[in-house]
Amino acid sequence: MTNSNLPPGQNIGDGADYTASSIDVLEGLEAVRKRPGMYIGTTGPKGLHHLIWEIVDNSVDEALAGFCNTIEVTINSDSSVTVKDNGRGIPTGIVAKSGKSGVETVFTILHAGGKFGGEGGYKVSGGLHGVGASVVNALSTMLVVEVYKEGKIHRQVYKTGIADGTLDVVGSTELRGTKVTFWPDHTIFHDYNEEGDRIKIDFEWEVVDERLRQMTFLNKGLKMIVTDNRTKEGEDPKKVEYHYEGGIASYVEYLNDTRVALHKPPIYMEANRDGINVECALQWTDLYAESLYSFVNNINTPEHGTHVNGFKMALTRVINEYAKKNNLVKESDGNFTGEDVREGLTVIVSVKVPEPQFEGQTKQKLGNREVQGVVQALVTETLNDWLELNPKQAKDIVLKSQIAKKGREDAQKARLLVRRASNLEGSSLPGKLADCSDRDPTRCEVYLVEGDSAGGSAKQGRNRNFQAILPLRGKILNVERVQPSRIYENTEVQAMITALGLIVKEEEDEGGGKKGGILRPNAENLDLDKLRYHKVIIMTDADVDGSHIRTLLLTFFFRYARQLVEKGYVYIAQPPLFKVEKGKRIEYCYNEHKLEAIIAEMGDKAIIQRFKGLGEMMPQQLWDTTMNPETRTLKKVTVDDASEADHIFDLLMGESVAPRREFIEKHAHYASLDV
Ligand code: TSJ
Repeated sequence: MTNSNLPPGQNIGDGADYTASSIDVLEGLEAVRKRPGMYIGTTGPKGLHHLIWEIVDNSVDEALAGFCNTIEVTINSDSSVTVKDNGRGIPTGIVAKSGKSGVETVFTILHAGGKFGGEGGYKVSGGLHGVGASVVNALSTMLVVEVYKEGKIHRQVYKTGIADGTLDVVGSTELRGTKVTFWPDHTIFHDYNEEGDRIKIDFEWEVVDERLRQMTFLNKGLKMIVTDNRTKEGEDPKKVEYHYEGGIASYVEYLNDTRVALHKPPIYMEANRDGINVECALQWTDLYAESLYSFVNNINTPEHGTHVNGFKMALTRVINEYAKKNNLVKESDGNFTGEDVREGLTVIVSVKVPEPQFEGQTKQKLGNREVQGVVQALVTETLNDWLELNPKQAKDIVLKSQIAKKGREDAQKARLLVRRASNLEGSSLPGKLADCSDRDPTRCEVYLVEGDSAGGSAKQGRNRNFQAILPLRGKILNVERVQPSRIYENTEVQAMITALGLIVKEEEDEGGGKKGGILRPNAENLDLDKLRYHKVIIMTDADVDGSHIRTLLLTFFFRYARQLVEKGYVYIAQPPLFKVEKGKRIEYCYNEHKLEAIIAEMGDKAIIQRFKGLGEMMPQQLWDTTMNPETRTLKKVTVDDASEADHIFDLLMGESVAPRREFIEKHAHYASLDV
């Protein structure tokens, strides 16, 4: 279908129609500028980055339709963004329905994306992100579109969503494709600092780089060239090229590059049925966490849904049947549960569905029933064949499941004994916990403090109404490298579990029985009603040891209590590094930068005290600077991209030092705080 040819009899010169539609357009885009949040969720950093995803989605649609294989995304030196593809070019002819060119239709009519162009392909833009290019246009001070098509360059400029002139032919070209540059409107996009002042925001290279690399993994064969031309003095522009012929199999290899794989390469499968495209890639490793990430139309579905249900059901059944058929287990042993089979497994399930239905509180759970069967059939068939063809690896996988099952059963027995001995769940709080008197978890906070001496200061400095202190001694267990059942043997981990009230919901297992409550890595099975505090504050020294302990604690929370992180209950305390005194004036400095500023302000180096550790601070000082809710700063721990955080924790907690060092150098911001 082409859009330049009007259906016979269509009268586009109809003045009344045209006027009506342009008023609609203005009202539509005006509404976007008035209530941007309704269209892009937030006007903070997330919303700003959303503008890029929205435009790139259009090029990815073109790639999925089979007409484009390269997308270039450039952050320009003035923080505008250019997206360019080598597709067919947005249609330039008049679209009957709007009376405007295809280009102007896309950029001025809400939800116009994919309205022309006919059948075929999966419109990501019609799926989840789905607000369309017109919203980006409305929220940009300026947008320039160039279409390279049939030997000509077509160009049009918009200002705050309104066409600044017509779509003109401005030159000739051999190229084919679409190029869009937009300047986000900074009167709309902003953030707030800790004092509540409005601050300017800009694109973050790491965010753009990570998401576009993920996009490339999710669309095999696609080439993505990502550039950042916002250079500081003496810095080179950043430029990366991604291109994975293996698609999500390459994604699994990337996630597992820090783990020891039980087989190579990852198992990869794909099916197209009834307009649904299904891809799965999976690989078992010697680690314990299950890393399962699912996508619908290139968008992450953290709450999973029918696609993942189909995968899990097929996997559990196939492994159990294979183990029995080949006499690797006894009939009397009972079945492996899904978790047994998935221990150490890294999986990507990616489906492309023409009309996805989303359920759940956050609308992130795929609901389409028809998807489940397609995934289940594909996984059953492919995995059966793979196991038959790879008996040695199959045996290793069954063995791994057996160890997981044994560990789970042992842990359940141990837990049961502990429970009987203590009569009531959670009745025996650890002796070293200095609890608070308030019993309402929403008002209570617990400080996890490194060392007994800092613990002592914190106990004296706290407000005992709502602040509890749990001192931790020595090194925390590296849970990344330990079988889940063994984490309960570690005193410090045990203390945290009971003090915080990390209690697992009773669940029905696959066979309809009750599953004993043990924590499992990456499981979402915590009973949040049993939590004893809604703020868990990690307070460690500002030195290498302190940062190591903090990473170990974060690893524990990320792996075994991720719901706390997702809820925003985990924080990092910010103790000061220096105290500067001159006369009566006392200032605490939380970084070197602030110290320099204060020294400059005070005129000379008054007395400067450097705090080497929390233990050196007086209880009152600790309260004033780090614990008093009125004056302290806390950093909230957040996880934006779980798969990337997964990879990061592996690297940080893994055995190989070289990639870790390389990684920390490359992503210093992650290594420090913003996981
Ligand atoms: F949406 C957008 F304007 F923001 C945008 C669209 C931005 C960028 C960078 C690229 C695109 C885009 C659109 N790339 N490729 C296309 N393709 C079409 O719009 C197109 C072309 C031809 C036909 C046809 O049926 O002949 C159909 C479509 C949808």
